[in-house]
Amino acid sequence: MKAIATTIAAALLLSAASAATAHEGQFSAGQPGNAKQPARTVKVIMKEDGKKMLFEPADITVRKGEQIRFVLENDGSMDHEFMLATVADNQKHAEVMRKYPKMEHADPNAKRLTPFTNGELVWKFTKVGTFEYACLIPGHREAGMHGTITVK
Ligand SMILES: [Cu+2]
Repeated sequence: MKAIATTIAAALLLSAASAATAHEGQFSAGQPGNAKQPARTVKVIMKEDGKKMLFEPADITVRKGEQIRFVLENDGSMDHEFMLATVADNQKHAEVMRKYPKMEHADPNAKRLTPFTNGELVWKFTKVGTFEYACLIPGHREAGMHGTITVK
């Protein structure tokens, strides 16, 4: 009986650890920016529209090496978040969030905003490719809350 309890405890620890690693060091879209360095400002609005949820704009193009100051504005009536990664990482991360819906992010590539609040995220795009910003609160990405960043 004690062995079973130990196994369960170990399994719980493991799943907590994998949830934590999903949040660490995975900066697939580049690297955290330096707010003291010049940056181009890009405003992104989060909102709901009927059953849809969206970001405006839904497409952003940046140059490799460019630093962007995302000025985020939640115009919706719910919490929303801006999570910057690859599509694959966001899909994986969304799975984890379905299991742990109360998960909060303190990562430099993410910002969560309560209704009618603003926030900023400075990011340096060091890699050419296609990346995504998405709201990973369960159901939101599926309702349309994702946008594409093309780095050229
Ligand atoms: Cu959302």
